[in-house]
Amino acid sequence: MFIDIFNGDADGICALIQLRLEQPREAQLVTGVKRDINLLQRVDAGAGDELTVLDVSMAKNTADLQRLLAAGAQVLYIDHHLPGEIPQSPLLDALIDTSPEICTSLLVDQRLGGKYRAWAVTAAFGDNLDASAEAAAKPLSLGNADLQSLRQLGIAINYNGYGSSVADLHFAPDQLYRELVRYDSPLDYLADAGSSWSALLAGYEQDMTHLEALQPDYATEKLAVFILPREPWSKRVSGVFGNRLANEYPDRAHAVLSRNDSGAYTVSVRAPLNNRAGAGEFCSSFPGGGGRAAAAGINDLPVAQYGEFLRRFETAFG
Ligand SMILES: [Mn+2]
Repeated sequence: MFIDIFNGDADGICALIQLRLEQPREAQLVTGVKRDINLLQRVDAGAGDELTVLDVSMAKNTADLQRLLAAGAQVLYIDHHLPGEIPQSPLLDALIDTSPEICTSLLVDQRLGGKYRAWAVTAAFGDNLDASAEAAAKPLSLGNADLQSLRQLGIAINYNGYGSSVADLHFAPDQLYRELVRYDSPLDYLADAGSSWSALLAGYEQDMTHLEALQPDYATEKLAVFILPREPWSKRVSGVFGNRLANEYPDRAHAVLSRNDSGAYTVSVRAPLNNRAGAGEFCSSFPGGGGRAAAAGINDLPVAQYGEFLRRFETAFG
């Protein structure tokens, strides 16, 4: 049995698209909302099974990875989050690179020699790695309009991954993947009037209109904290809003808080774009927190701890 396990954001989806365009196969899909990263716990497999794991931290899946390797499953693991200790096993093929300018789709692109480069470019834009995306796009000689379209698509797919549950999303990530993988290039998807693109873009743009009037709860020259109102759209925009703020104020660190289903805050943290460091470390100091140097999050911050959060955010980035 083949099982494809991937993060439900642009990077995870575009990584798998590239691999399956290269090597088509009917596989069971395991994915979820962007923050649903303990994906291997949902997998049961053994000898003869081939697993592909993309864009979810190995550190958060270690126990289950070891369980599956011990059961005899073969695993290809490609990712750019902190891996923790990588298990030594002849059954594990791991390509892990945590450099801040790299994403999983760019790692897959390296493996495939740039064959489906436009999908990797889309993903890099989705992960807010604009410079990496533009560098990777160079050999494609795209016009500026096409490049901006890929950026828009990457942002929209990334945006679609945010929510407390798949029900919050416009498109379930596995459903979106199944549609997108039919196109050799994302530009073909964008040009197809029968595709889901217009609906995805409309959902994104409508959610973004809510942000225009939003003021920070706390702001200095070095950092800003936004608390989103308790509305369904808030769960979807938190990550994309963080990226947008980072691009607009590159010297500032940002935190975007939204209420989740358990009543606590879900927190997205972005390090200053001009100094992509410290976000993962900061978030890891809270229970249920983690991520990368540039972009990280806390899944459940009790509302009563907001003052403490603010104090520590100021210490870390002020
Ligand atoms: Mn990623």
